[in-house]
Amino acid sequence: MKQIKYYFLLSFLIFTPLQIGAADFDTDGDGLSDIREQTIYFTDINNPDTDGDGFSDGEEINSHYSPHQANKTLSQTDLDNDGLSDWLELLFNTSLNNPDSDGDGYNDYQEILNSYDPLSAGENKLAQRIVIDAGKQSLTAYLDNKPLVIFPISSGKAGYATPVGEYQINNKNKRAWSKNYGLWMPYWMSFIGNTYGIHELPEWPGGYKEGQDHLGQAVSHGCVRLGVGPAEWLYNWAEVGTEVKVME
Ligand SMILES: [Ca+2]
Ligand SMILES: [Ca+2]
Ligand SMILES: [Ca+2]
Ligand SMILES: [Ca+2]
Repeated sequence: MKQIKYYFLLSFLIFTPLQIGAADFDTDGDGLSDIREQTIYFTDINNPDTDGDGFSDGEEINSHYSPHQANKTLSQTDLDNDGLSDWLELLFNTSLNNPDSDGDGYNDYQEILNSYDPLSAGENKLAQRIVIDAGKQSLTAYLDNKPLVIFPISSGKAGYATPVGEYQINNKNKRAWSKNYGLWMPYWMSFIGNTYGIHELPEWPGGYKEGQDHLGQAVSHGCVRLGVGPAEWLYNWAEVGTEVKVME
């Protein structure tokens, strides 16, 4: 019995240093170890420039470009065609070339879009958070503290600044009517009582809709306006209770 234990201890001591050595080895000298090329990036361990565009795989990864397609950023490529960009796959540690990283029948894109953990089968949900940056006039939706999307906004103008603080979405209404201003606010999500909310560019009863050119400028009366498309996306994504942080 003692001999068997000794044998296992010995094999542990022998194999562990070997595995560490292999992990550090970079056969083609492109700055990415063989292990990382094989298990994370799915690039050629014997060719420093997998897509032949003149930039090495290591350079491309470090500058957020795809090592698989010339002139495309990681946000513009989707190696496994699951709908989730290579950039988001790397951010969420899902597989670049397996559409269903945890093998639960739902692909990585569906899981991320619906805030499920793409790395564990089951109903495990990841935390959603919305950060509104009045200085940058932007709204970022975070999942598991990772920036998923960023949209231009129009928040409160001088004298009507959207109050800085930490709130949460407390109510959703697909098409809310503002009595105070006599206009429709599509995809309304309130985060301070029912007074301040996030919504699509407003529409007047006559059919006039505020122009997209107001996005990026603080011109609202305190609400946070989003463009056509992003407002509907955020409305469908965020659940009541989602944290909302407003920064100056
Ligand atoms: Ca390499
Ligand atoms: Ca390349
Ligand atoms: Ca993908
Ligand atoms: Ca899955």
